[in-house]
Amino acid sequence: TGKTIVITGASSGIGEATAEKFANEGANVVLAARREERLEEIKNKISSENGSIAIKKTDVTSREQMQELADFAIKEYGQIDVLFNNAGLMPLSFMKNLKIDEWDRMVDVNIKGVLYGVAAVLPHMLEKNAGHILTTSSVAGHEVFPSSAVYSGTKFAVRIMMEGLAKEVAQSNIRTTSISPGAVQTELTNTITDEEVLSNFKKSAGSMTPLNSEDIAEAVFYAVNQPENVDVNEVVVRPNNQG
Ligand code: NJP
Repeated sequence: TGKTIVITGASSGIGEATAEKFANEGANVVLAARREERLEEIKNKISSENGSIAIKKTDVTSREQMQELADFAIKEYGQIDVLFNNAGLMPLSFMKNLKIDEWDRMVDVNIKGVLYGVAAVLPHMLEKNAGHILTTSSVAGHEVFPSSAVYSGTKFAVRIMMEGLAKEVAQSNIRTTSISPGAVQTELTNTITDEEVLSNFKKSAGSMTPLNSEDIAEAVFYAVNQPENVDVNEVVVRPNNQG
């Protein structure tokens, strides 16, 4: 692809793997996250024989920084074909433990970060009547379990917002996709501070083999590389032994 893709949460996990996949396929890739030194390392690591990689330090909870990210990508490559709103965090906790700061963070990053991404690219995509916005939801955006109330709430929210957007832009050539991964081996669980959740995790360790980030990158690539008239609105990818 000669497409230009902007990826948030590109400093690790799913975002990093997706950046690598698209760069290897010849896309122009803009990597965004807060940890600039990691973005630098990833840029140096990825071989980009056909494509080109740029990095932009971005906090998705800042409207201004998200707009600057979009402006930077357009200046660098002339246009944005794909935005992958992928940054997110998952500090699972039981509601009774009142981890209110963590609730705030999840709302800010997982919901508002996605909305700021949409706001930053939608006028550009409407103007050229083309483009694709993808967002990482979750299987937790389809079901809720004890300790995932707030996380699931954020992932349900973005999935429904993407569906609403899909309906609003149905008459245009803009496409939207929610990617809903099951368990993927990444740094995501590092954000969990609730001791009860952590000890439950330890007890259930080994009952399931998580996916690799590359498995999700393949799903993103599949959705993006359909013919223009095909809009893959939702992809759910679980490890086959996840209940
Ligand atoms: O996790 P991780 P994943 N501004 O921790 C970035 C969803 N998901 O790849 O800013 C900008 O390796 C952070 O960058 P940095 C999940 O909910 C996962 O698994 O440098 N970026 C890093 O690059 C999330 O939406 C699983 O710290 C911010 C990235 O986010 C997406 O997959 C299952 C940021 C997180 O990378 C990627 O997560 C599922 C901010 N304010 C859904 N805050 C799974 N792994 O099992 C964080 O269903 N980031």
